[in-house]
Amino acid sequence: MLAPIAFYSPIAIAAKDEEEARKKKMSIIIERYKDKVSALPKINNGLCKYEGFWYAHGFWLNDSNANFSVEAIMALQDEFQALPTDVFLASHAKSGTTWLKALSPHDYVPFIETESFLNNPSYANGLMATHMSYTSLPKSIINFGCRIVYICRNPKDVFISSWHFMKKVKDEFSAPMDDAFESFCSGVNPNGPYWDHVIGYYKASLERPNNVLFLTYEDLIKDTKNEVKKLAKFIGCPFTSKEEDDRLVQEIVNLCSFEKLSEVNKVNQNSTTTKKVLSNDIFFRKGIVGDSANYLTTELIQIIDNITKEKFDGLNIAF
Ligand code: PAP
Repeated sequence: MLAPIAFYSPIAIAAKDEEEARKKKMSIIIERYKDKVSALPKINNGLCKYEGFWYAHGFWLNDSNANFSVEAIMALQDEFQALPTDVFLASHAKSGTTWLKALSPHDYVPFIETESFLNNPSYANGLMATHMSYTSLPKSIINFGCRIVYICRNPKDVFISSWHFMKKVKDEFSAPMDDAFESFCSGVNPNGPYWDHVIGYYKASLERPNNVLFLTYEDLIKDTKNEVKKLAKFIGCPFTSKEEDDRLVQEIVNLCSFEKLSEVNKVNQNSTTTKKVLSNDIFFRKGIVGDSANYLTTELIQIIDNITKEKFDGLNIAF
């Protein structure tokens, strides 16, 4: 039988080489931090606790994907050098990063965690994303006063979105919803505890308002245009009044709507670049506020609401 044509194409070969190189670098990094990681507290679902937050470690899920692992974070802390002009889009997973990335004035916004395994990381891009906790950010990001845009989403929807995501990524790995709920509420989930993640960036936004902008997914849904203007101003690309009059802001909002983006990304799945380990459409599910009510019982909603009330007590974080 003939091999598929794509196998012989230079693009496919280059992508294969790049993937091999990525796996090799990943193995070297994982080996480098072996002793440090082996000393960390761990639980049997593949997470370990580092600087107060839970992260995957080693070859989590499968041998080709250790992205967002604790080793990636350690490597970034040792090697990543921010530039003072860099801007970072930060979030706990499933809080609206994909949307925020689309609304930002760059074609490609890489996650620094994923880039750390590449031989030619796109760090010179100027705009990057991260799911890291505020406390674990590479020091140069803080020392240079880089601008950080944090997007926060209500924990019930974050939980439901993450649960569906895990199911799509690897069905046999995902825990039953009740077990996953218990873990999430006790803070044991990738990037968790969710509440500490949010509080870290929220407090930074109060202490350093010129450096850290705190947005919510719910506000972005409610008044996308206004939030986009805030975002543009903060990252140093404000709209002129002519651009606002010319409906440019509204056009950007329309182009980045859930309907438009999820449609575009349905047909944009077979990228040859190894930068995309997962197909694009996995980042689009419903894109609404309050879908958790369709999955969580009144009792579970009460439990998570009580935790949120207690943890965010005295903080002006509303959804
Ligand atoms: P990540 O952590 O993997 O980067 P992230 O993009 O932060 O994921 O969050 C995914 C959520 O944003 C999904 O929510 P859902 O599961 O509740 O539906 C996804 O649908 C939603 N999302 C993605 N793009 C948009 C958009 N343009 N508008 C609104 N919501 C969006």
